[in-house]
Amino acid sequence: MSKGDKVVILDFWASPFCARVKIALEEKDVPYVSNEEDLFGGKSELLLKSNPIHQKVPVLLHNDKPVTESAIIVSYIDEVWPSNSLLPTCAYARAQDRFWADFIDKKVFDGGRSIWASNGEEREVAVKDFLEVLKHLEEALGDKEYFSGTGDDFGYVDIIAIPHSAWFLAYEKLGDFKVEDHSPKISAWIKRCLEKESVKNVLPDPEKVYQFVLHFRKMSGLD
Ligand code: GS8
Repeated sequence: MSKGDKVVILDFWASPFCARVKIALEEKDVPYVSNEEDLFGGKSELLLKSNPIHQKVPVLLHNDKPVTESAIIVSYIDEVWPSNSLLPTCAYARAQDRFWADFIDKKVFDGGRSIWASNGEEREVAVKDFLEVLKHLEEALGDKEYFSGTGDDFGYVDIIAIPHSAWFLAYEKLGDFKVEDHSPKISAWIKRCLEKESVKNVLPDPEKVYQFVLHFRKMSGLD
């Protein structure tokens, strides 16, 4: 890829899906411009044109060509800028990484939403389900440092998973539990990832995310 590559992200500060893309680009030392979208006031024409089916962020515009869906974008980044590989070279290990990325995609954000967008008994059930998801992840991590590949290096699955941790404070406060009490290995992995420049530079402040969630609950008539 030439030095003159133009890389733009249609972005939203609190989105864990957008954070994946930014962390991947930071890991590859690829400079990018972030175009913050107003998801609630009115999406840009560029977003509607670039992602007409889902109309969601993130969109990666690589030399003006759109790529959508964060897990697909992270794979794309790994292929276009191959140094410092994020996915393992062994086909079997890649399939394992993709399994966990898919599991995280299907379970974590929506599981978290079930906690913060509910009340009472419904919320209690949501917390139980969420802890079950974390238990699976805790087992998958085992004694490895990281999720991806052999577990020695921060990679694809870590990039897919870590942005969700910025929302954990909101889940903990509203669900009245502590991730650390149930999943100490996940908790240690979050701290390990947060020591990385790429993650530190990108993840939003969990307190700010919590305030955003509270605001959203109010607007939705939940409080
Ligand atoms: C999810 C993107 C998404 O939910 C991905 O890229 O991985 N599967 C997609 N984006 C949200 C912001 S974060 O919750 C979004 O753009 N929402 C706007 C809308 O739904 O109108």
